Amino acid sequence: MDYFLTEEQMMIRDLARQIAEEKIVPVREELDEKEEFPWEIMKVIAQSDLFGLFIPEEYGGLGKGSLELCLAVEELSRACLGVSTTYAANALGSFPLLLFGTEEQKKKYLPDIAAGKRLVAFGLTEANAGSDAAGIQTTAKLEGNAYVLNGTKQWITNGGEAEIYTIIAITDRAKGPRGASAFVVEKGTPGFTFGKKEKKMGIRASVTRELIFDNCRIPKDNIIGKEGIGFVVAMKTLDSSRTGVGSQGVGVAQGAFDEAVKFARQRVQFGHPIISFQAIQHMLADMATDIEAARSLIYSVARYVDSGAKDVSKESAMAKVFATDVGMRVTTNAVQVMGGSGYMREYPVEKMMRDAKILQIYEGTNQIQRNVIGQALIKEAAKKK
Ligand code: COS
Repeated sequence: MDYFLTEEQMMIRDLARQIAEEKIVPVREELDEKEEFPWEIMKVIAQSDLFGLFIPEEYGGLGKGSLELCLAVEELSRACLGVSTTYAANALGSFPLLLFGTEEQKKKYLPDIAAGKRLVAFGLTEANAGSDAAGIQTTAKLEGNAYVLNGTKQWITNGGEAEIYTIIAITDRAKGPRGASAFVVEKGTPGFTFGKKEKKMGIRASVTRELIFDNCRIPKDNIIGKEGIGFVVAMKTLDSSRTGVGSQGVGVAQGAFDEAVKFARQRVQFGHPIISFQAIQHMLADMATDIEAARSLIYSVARYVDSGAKDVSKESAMAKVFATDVGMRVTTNAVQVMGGSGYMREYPVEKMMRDAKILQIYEGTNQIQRNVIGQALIKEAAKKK
């Protein structure tokens, strides 16, 4: 379908596609098997300027928006969700600075992020605060000119490999969600260490670690925005990143669909290629329709975000939930079309299906997305009264 992309948007998509095909596809199986962080590919992405896509030009980026980021993420995801997660989590970690950072913080951090010199990670989740994001326990106490951080963040993508961390911590517990604040913390700060590398079902090229803060003193100026807006920083960050997660769903679905079609044309049963059977055609038809519907929604919501709309919670949640459910459904059906072969590690759809599962879980489970949509519907209905 023609999505009326500009020349420039098509160039960005094609560049990401080229990196995916030439640099990611040949190594994705090995990265998955060895659970190896894709540093070489990150260097290629850095050289291609794709880390700077969504960063304003005055801070060394290309000054593009959500749609361009989605195009790049989709193409990388077609090849490997582990790699695209590393890339997309970098954007997630950057959003607090982009949306709420002071001029000094932006000048200090964004040029390095845009150049891909330093990776970023976002630290919200804790052992007892996943869906219940307001339940975080990590504290940041002001002592003279420093905030002292104590607590542990869990399952942090890019943890240990990133140099810059945007962290949500409690500055005033009595105030509930309004008592949270956001901070930027650099790797190497005394009192800031990492836990073990997690062993995951999928996206094994991406790295997931705990962040441990033990009397970690950071300069007072490292607060992002001001005290008390940490929960809003986190929610706005997630609002901004959820189209990107959705585009991971579109990408992995497209990758799996392509494999299923290729296989169905070659695989002969009952004297015919299986693609000639209506049972297979109907499955492929549903998969293709799902992918186009998800892509249409992602691009529309990304354009809506780029229009400067103030509140995009509902739409970005819709995009995330729909496109990631499509990612799971299509990868599962690609395995089904390919039967026993699809289940074998020899074919990439086995990995794609394992990888896709995380999309329904991270950056807010798909049940939480439905809550967000539901809450927005209630507010809209109340306004109409
Ligand atoms: N933008 C701006 N402000 C928001 C917001 C948004 N998208 N969502 C909530 N807020 C504000 C609310 O307006 C409220 O502020 P006031 O107290 O000033 O009214 C405050 O934040 C608390 O909101 P709410 O009461 O709705 O919070 P809940 O604890 O009920 O949680 C959800 C809301 C479920 C939406 C939230 O916890 C969430 O998104 N959870 C999933 C987190 C997640 O994605 N985790 C994955 C790990 S991060 S990679």
